[in-house]
Amino acid sequence: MTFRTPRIAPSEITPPEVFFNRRTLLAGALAAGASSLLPAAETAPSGAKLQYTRNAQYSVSEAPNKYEEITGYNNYYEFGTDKEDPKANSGSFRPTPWSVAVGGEAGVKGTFTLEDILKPHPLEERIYRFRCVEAWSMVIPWVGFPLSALIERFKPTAKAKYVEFTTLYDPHRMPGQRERVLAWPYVEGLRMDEAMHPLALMVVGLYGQTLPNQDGAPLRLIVPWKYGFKSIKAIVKINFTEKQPNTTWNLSAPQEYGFYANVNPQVDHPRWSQATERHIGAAFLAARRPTLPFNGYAEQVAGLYKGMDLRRYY
Ligand SMILES: Nc1nc2c(c(=O)[nH]1)N[C@H]1C(S)=C(S)[C@@H](COP(=O)(O)O)O[C@H]1N2
Ligand SMILES: [Mo]
Repeated sequence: MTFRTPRIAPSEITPPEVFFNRRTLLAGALAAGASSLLPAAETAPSGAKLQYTRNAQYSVSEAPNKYEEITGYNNYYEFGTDKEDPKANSGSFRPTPWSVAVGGEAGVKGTFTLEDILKPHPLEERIYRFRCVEAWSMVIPWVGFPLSALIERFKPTAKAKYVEFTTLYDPHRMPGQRERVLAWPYVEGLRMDEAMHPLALMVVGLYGQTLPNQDGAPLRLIVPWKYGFKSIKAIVKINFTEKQPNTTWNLSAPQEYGFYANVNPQVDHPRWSQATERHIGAAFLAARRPTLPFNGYAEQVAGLYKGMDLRRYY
């Protein structure tokens, strides 16, 4: 895969306004009044317009999925296990106020408001390929900032070899957590060099607006060369560790989901092939496409795994 300017003009992308009515008007008013004062991210109501620049270098040239596809076909077990559940069940979730606790092997620790977390970081739009472990894929125009820039602010110590992320645990607000389908709260992790890779993105929006609840508002991770389950939503905790942290899907079914979870068409899931994927929204014949090593990002990330047996470290 090559990284270059998207071949579709921004004007060809379905405008998200089509899918927002009253909220868009409010958000539009907010953006018109305040956007010049907001050089970087600020918290804003769900669906509020964000200020960002396009990052062509880190964007693929494929056409993004439609807004309804990205926000209507989700995995987010905190709001139910069916693909339609997160949209149906997350409407009343309020991702404000929000704070993130930072701890472990770091020089700067504490609890930070979302505003504190976001303030220094200019936002970028990046169009990334997205590949779920269940062998479906999309292309998504995320808005966020490099995870590396956030991590640097916390000054990880020499002992910090991994970074662990935790999702909110609040069964009152997240009805799926009343069922014991997973060991709550959802946890994920990256090796420090993976976390510092420029493609790893802290995401606050998509299609130019703050994240809808079902996509992980107000703050989620995107690691485009890994299966989707690594991209943890609604993050409330960041912890630097010396040892490899537990991860939810690895705890749930260790033979099926590893810590690394790099997209790899040569290593099948025990219950299905990973050689191809179904592209959501594509016409029937075009929907099946080959899965690419590291989801198409091999040129950028393969070096992180030099000398590792990727069948063993799946
Ligand atoms: N907290 C949390 N994060 C999560 C999940 C989840 O169930 N809970 N599902 C993961 C999986 S399996 C996928 S494929 C992606 C889906 O992200 P999307 O709904 O924005 O496409 O979120 C990931 N992050
Ligand atoms: Mo997934």
